[in-house]
Amino acid sequence: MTPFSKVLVANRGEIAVRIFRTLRELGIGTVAVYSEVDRGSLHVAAADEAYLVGPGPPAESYLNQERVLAAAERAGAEAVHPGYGFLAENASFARAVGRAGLVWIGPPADAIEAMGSKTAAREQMNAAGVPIVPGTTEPVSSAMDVVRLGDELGWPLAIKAAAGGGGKGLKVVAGPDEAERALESARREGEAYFADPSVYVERYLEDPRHVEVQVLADAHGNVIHLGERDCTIQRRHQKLVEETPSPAVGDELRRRIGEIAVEAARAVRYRSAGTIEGLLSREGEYFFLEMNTRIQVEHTVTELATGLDLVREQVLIAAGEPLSLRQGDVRFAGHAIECRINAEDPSNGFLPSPGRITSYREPAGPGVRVDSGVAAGSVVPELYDPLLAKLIVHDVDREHARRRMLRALEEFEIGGITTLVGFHRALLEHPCFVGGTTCHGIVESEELATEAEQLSHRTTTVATASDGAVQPRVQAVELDGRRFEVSALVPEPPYAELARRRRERTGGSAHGAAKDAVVTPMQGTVLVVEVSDGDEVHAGQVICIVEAMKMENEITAHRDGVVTDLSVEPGQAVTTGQIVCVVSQAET
Ligand code: MV4
Repeated sequence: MTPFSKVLVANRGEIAVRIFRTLRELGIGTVAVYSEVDRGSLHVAAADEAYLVGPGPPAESYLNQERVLAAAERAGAEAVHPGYGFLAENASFARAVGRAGLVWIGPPADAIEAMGSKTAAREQMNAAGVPIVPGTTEPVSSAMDVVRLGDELGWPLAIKAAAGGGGKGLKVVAGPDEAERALESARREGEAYFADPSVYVERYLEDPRHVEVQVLADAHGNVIHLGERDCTIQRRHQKLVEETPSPAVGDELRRRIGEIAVEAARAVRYRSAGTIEGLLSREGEYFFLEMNTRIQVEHTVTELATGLDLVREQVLIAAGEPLSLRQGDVRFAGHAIECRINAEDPSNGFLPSPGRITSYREPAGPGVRVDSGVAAGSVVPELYDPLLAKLIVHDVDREHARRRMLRALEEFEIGGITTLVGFHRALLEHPCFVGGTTCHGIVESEELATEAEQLSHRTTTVATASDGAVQPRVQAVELDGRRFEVSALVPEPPYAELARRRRERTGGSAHGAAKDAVVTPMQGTVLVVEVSDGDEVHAGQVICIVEAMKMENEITAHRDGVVTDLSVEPGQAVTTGQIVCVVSQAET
């Protein structure tokens, strides 16, 4: 007896493929949606049926509610799973799914809404007795209020976007004289990113760990927790490595934060899989940050440590079934680590590295799991999340898991584009990770980037050389917006190998000349320029602020020196890699 005959997954990439796997095990038919740039993507091939929902940009495809719902109707799907991102935490879409007579495989729209406003969430959690980071539960709008709060709570402070989440809009305020600037910047970012300039204030915790608790709640009032995940290793609020158990959490603390998480879920009448995100201070205090009302990227480490399938639980909960286990039945075994394999270049400010994957081989063997959205020949488009695949390992304890991860990373071969494989190899060898510390600052360091580059060069060379003379090619025909496919083995054209070698030669040699140049790491618009020609600057000093994808990015000097050739001004559009100015060695 299957809970649904067919489920549409309103997502792409690795998470769509991941969800299809569980659906297949449950005997449920799988329906994909895809954009024009995703015609050849793995998630499309992995589903029983696939429907075109528009051109490339997310707003015109995966975020287009009407088209996604039309595809569900056309396919005769009974339920919709949103994955993460896109429409996953969109309460109005969750309601629209219900109105269309479909089952939403996710939390109630009211719970999504309640957790969407970070100030409202803090208010609710506080009322439910869940500890929150000391600060306001109301928006703050004047610099004077910020100064008063700093004097009351102690400096430094954190200013955060009320409509935000995941650290977007987070500004650290060291003291009263920075209040005005930080407040304005946080408000601008909130407005740009969430169309809401409201911000609130928290005490800033130094060197905290990001520790989150997985919960499951069914429609019968059962709520359990599945332990914590430690996601402290992040860059610009993007998680890079996650693990369970946390190196900083023992049995007693686990029980306590587990209870906090269950309380929090009950307080919003939660249902489905959800995550209570929190900060663990150096002193061992735990504070609620926010609740993520979706399946998360890093759910996999919890799956390996508990032996559960969280997507299966989500599907069964949505079908009205009770949880498959009680709190007392949850068993944690060993240690699991996940590395996010992004198409990004760590030696170039984690610049996206889209393009064609020319060769691809996944690691395997004991305790290794790969959740991937790509294969050899895949084109990684620029428009979406850079996450290609997740490499997850499990072993008896942290040190064994770490070594297993290093072994698996060595086996992972991804040719044609730059990925974080080399970065993770360098990071997992670093004493900061070996010692289970927060690694704050190390992730961004030059040292790690350099090592990562060396390690990844070794693998790409091998990868390119082993590329075969035959390419598997999925040839798709689209009839009235529905996809049918034939697959064929197509011989590589005779010039392909030459073209590849030329690309390698020219791609690798463009450095050197621009050593002193400060370049924009992304396409965007210059908001503020903080220096003038002739200024002496120190390494790390802000040169200008570039708004990209509605986030403000500080472009900083990479060295001490003197600014020359300043070539940007406020309001100017800049492209990726455009020279902002030159910082050359000061004359002594
Ligand atoms: C904080 C903080 C310090 N104090 N809030 C929020 C979302 C997450 N992505 C980062 N966030 C932080 N919120 C207060 N009141 C520091 C961070 C933070 C962080 C926390 C844990 C692990 C890594 C981090 C990296 C940057 C910022």
